[in-house]
This record gives sequence, C-alpha cells and structure tokens, in this order.
Amino acid sequence: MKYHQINSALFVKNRKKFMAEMKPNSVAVFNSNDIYPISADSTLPFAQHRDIFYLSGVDQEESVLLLFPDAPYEHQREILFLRETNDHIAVWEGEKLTKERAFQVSGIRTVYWLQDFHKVLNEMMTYADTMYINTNEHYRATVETETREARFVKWWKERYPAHNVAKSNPILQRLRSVKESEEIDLIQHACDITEKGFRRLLGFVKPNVTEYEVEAELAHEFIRNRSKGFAYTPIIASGNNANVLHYIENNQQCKEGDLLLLDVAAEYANYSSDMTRTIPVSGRFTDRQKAVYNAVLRVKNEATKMLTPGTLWKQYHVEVGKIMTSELLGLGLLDKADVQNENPEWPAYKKYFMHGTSHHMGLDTHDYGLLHEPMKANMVFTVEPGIYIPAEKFGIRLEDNVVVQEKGEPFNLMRNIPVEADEIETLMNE
Ligand SMILES: [Mn+2]
Repeated sequence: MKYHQINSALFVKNRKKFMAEMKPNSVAVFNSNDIYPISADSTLPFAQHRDIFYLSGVDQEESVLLLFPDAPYEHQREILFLRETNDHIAVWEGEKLTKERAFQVSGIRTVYWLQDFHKVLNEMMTYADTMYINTNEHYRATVETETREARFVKWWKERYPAHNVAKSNPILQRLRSVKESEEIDLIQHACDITEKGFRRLLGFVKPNVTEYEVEAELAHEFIRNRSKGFAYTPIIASGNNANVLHYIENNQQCKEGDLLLLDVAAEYANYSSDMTRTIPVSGRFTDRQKAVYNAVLRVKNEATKMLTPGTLWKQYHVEVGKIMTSELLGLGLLDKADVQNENPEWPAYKKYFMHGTSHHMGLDTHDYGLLHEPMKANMVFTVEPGIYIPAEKFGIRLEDNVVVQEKGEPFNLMRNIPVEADEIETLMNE
C-alpha cells in the first residue's frame, strides 16, 4: 500500500455502527473482491471491495470479515479470516497481513487463517438465527460478473436454508453516506493531490499537446503523492470531445482556441475525489467561452448553497434546473417559447445540460446513499453542472466536492483548486 496507515479507530467505530443496526442473534459476513483474470496468468490490479474495507481497513484479497454482536463468547463477536502467510510465503508473494498486523490495521483481535473459515462459520450458524447477506443495490450498478461476495452468498444460503435472511446493503448505504471526520480528512487529502495535478497542468497545457500527454502528467503527479492513481477513468476532452459525456479515448491533439474539459481526480487510501475543470488550450478564453464558463460557475455556486440538511435530492435537481434555465436564456441558447412549451418530463434546459448535478462521493466515486431520504450533515456530494454546445464545438463542466454542514453553507473540499476564469488565465500565462 502506498498510503499511510489509517488509524484503526475509524474501523472500530464503523463496525460498532453497523452492529448496532443488526437484528438480535444475527451474523453478517463480508468478502474481499476477487483478483480479476485477464488471460494466461495475467490479472488486473487488485481493488478491494469497499464494504469490507469500510468495516475493517483490510486491503487484501481473499479476506473475510464476520460480525456476530450476540455471539456467546466475546472473542467471536468480530472475526477476520485471512490468507495464511509466513516467512516462506512472504518470499514468493510479498508481504501479506500477519495476525498481529491485521489487528493493528483493523482493531480486530480474533484473526484466523482462511482454511478455518467453514468450521468457524458453522459454529456461529448453530448459535445464530439470521444471516446478513451483502448484495449490491447501488442505483447505478450493472454487474455482469459474479463477485466473490455474490458467490459466497449463493453458497451460504444453500448451506443454511433454515436461517432468516436480512440485507446488509441498506445499513451500509446509510452509514457510508454520512462520513466520519477521519473520512472527510482522507477525501480532503485525495482532493489536495488532485489540486497538485491540476496546478501542474496549468503550466503544461498549450496548443498541440495531446490529451494523453495531459493524462500522463496527472498520473505522474498523483502517484508521486502516494495515490494509486486516478479515482475513475479520466475524461480529457478537447474541443468537441467534451460533448461526448463519457469520452475516455484521450487520444486527440489539443488545438489552439479550443477548450479542454478535464474530469480527472486522484484516489487516496481507497477514497475518491471527483473534479472537473475546463481550461482554454491557448491560455485565454474567448468572450463567448468566458460567458458560458461564468454561467456554469454561477450555477455551481448556487447549487452548492442548496446542499443542506433536509434537502431532497429530487427537489434539489428541480431547483438547479430552474437556475440553469435562466442562465441558458441569458446566453441566448434558449428563448422564452422553448421554456413555455417545455415538456415537464424533459425540461428545455436538458438540451444543454443532460446529466445530474450531484452524487454522493466517498469510498466509491458514485458512493452509497439512499437518494429518497433527506440530506444529512457530513454527507459528501459532488456539484457538477455543465453546458454542452456541439454547434459551437465546446462543452464546459465544473465540479467540486462539498461536505453538507449542520449549519450554514457546505464546506468546499476543493476551495483551493483554481476555478475563476481570470485565475486560470493568470496561472496558465505565468
Ligand atoms: Mn462526478
């Protein structure tokens, strides 16, 4: 791991919160992700399942966490199962968690090797009435492969058909959406690494650089700051490419006079940041580009103010739509008739701004959070309005990450990342 070890107190707290929501006499199990094969003996880099990470800090494959708050013996209440390691295995596979290290990372005292899992689970199941299974109910998830978690759930239910089944997911959706202060610090750290990458770019981007050279600059800056790299596939879209919302080819040359849309951000310790900036390739916005830019910036600033406790996600989007509509009227992109005749299901502004304004962010870039429930303090949201104008061959999106506060305006974790058009021009021309 490149990141500094996280204090295990965070994971102790997270487990305590989860166990407080469990029914009496129930067991919950969480699995690591598989290491995904490519072909022959090559694999994708390991990426930990965020739920077992959230509850234990264990960032290693083939790990299992078992929680049983009502277990008859105290040492059975929290148990970790890990791949066996010893000095010999360490020579071939590198350092894996020992039982002592696993305790330091997670705060869990009972650690077994994986080969004891079925035997120990069987004992717990004789005491328990209910099993908490962890299914993926994220509103944007489309999963084609069978995860290690899903494979386990299938086996578990078949092996113990007389037990009641309960769902871990809604508990995790609620818990993970409200961040502990340690988590906000980690997200802030990811944002700060993203800031370094962006500032580096302001001195690098000029006419004729390629989108992939820009990507390389960012990767360099992120990794040298202990990030694994991009928190999500980067979008580096010059000119009209910005109007393809999920453009990830990043293989074109940035042309003089074009804008460059950058939806790029670093991860740190498995926590995301999620930033979008749009900069002029030549270091100066045209008047028209600047007018649209400032309209997007105003929508971002107004939308941010609405991210307060009690706000409903759906209503928030309706309000942002109204602000965007008035900006589009001001820019002459919509006229009054467009708005008067608009279809309420697909308002006129959506011609230029067709995606959502905000999503939860945290361990996942599109993090957990139940969108039908009101916003709460310490939720972290993105704010990311955009205006896309294929007819003028540019698109502008600006995105920050903010923390909902108990009182007052949300706290902007990207407050130090340049966003004012004048500041960007100044920095690009230094
Ligand atoms: Mn985003």
